[in-house]
Amino acid sequence: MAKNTSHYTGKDIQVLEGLEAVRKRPGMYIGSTGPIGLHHLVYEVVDNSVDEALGGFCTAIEVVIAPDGSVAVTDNGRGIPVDKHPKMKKPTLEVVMTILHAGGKFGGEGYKVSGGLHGVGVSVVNALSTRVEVETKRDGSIWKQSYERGKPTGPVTAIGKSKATGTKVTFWPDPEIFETTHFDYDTLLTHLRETAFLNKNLKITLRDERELEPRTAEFKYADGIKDFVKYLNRNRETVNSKIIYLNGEDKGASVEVALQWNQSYSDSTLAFANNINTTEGGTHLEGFKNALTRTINDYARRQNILKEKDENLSGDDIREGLCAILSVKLTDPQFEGQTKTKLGNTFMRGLVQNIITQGLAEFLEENPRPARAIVNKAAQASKARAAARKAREATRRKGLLESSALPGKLADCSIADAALSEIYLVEGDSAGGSAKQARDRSFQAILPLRGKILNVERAGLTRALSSEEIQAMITAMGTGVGEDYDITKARYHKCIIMTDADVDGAHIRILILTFFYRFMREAIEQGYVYIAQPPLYKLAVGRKSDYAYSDAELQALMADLPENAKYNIQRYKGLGEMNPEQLWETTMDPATRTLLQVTIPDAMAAEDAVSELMGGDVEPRKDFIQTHAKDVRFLDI
Ligand code: 28F
Repeated sequence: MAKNTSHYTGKDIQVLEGLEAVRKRPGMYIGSTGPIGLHHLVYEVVDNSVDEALGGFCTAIEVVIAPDGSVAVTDNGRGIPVDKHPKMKKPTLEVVMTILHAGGKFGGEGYKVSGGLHGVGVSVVNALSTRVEVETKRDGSIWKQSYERGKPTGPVTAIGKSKATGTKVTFWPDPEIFETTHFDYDTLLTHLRETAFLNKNLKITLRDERELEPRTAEFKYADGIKDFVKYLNRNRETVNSKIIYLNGEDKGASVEVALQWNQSYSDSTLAFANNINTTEGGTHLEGFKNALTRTINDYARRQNILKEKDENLSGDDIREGLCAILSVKLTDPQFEGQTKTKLGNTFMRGLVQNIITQGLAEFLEENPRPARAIVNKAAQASKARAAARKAREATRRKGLLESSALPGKLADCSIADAALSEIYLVEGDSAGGSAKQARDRSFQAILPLRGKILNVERAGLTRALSSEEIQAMITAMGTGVGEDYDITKARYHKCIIMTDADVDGAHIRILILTFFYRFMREAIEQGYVYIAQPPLYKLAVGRKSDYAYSDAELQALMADLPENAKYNIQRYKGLGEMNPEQLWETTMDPATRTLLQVTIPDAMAAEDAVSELMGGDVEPRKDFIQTHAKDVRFLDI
């Protein structure tokens, strides 16, 4: 990537809209006012620092969550200029903080390659915070300005001297705007780790000072995306022990990719454009896939591993077990798609394809051993896929996966409108029994699942299809599976996973999620998959009882009790301990229940947890789930 040596001046800034618009329609600028939008505030500020790092001016970023609910981000970049902006007649610092789209990202000339998901700039964070304080060290002084709901409370003032340079932004998210203002340490941790992987040698630290015992983490990766792949494959058996790294640049854009195959059946390719996770893919990913498929087929033929009569290996065969990070950087990224995470710039397709084709062909020629292992793995996948197709056709002929032959264990609902129908996937026959009694049979169906469902991450489709539990799920859902998946045939628009609040329940939950992620991904993408939230405790006072869904909630309920009150606490170990009325009221009644909607990152985390679980020793398994069940985070709705 060419270094950006041009100097910004205040006149580069374009005034587009006032911050009032941001407060009126926050969703337009940060996507949502739920927990995801809240965390975007942090990413937006951090991205400013990352831009400084991309320009070569900043080497360290620190993020601190304070007990008062604020987040402070500090970098050691050049500091934001405080000179008077010629057009705005105000200090540049104030312009950057208070005027929408002031940052050069939309200005054309002064380019920035990074930018948060919505690339909206720090003024949006300012508009959506009750208070912001900025300190910038520059030209020998420390300058400061504060704001309330986007408006300066005073001028930019020198508050001291310093030879250092850098920027610190502290903000307090506005509870009038956000549904929750609680920052989740693990969410920030995961994002910042990813940011560090994508920005080689950039040191990022996170500190949570809200607890007596502060939590801290520090990331700095000398090998960037190669370290990312190493991390993702840490619990997997690999096919090529050395990670393949390819890169190149052209037309002011850069491309880099790191690749390593593992013995699983899944494709874990992540594609980034300007550090943004392009989950909807786009031209860069298409170019990568084309190059991979062609180059590996060419090599397989040249080496006579594929014979003349053989069909080409398919892209899916080649990507089975692949863990890859593709990261491109370009000056004027076009983001398209529903969630604006699909790269649209057409020139990227050819650019990525050329760079990867060249680099990969060379690698394969020079490294015959890993090259053969990779091609053999794809050839195996191809055979397995053909066998799976046959098995599927056979099951289909037998009618096993057709909705006409619903599983015997399914207690279906009576209405036919899929949009209003729900299916509960319930752990165990006894809980299934309670759920059947508790449900509203008009729109709620119950499918009890016995024991641990097969680990599909390991098993692949053929074996998965031979599992009775999995067949029952597929048939009940009505959509088919894998390549045959057809969401328009869904018999329910809510698939609700309901498991016990214990270790086994957590295990079953991540296995079911992995199943959805592998074979019915669109169901997750369309928001059809949910997790039920049964209560952990019942607090009974006299005839009245309250339910608590977390330890914190129980504490809160107890704190509200009158002095000397006689009470009884029941801890629910399983769904079976609740009677049907309680189960309905706490977990199944749409009027009172809480459902957590599953997102793709949740499902990815679940799959990751499964592989860690299965890859590691058997002994620490139970410990593992206890600590990691929480890591499978879900978005509150
Ligand atoms: C904690 C968040 O926001 N860091 C930043 C800089 C550095 C420059 C800058 C920022 C001027 C005209 C906008 C310095 N020297 N961390 C941050 N570090 N903004 S934000 O310039 C702002 C531009 O348009 C900077 C020379 N050029 C730029």
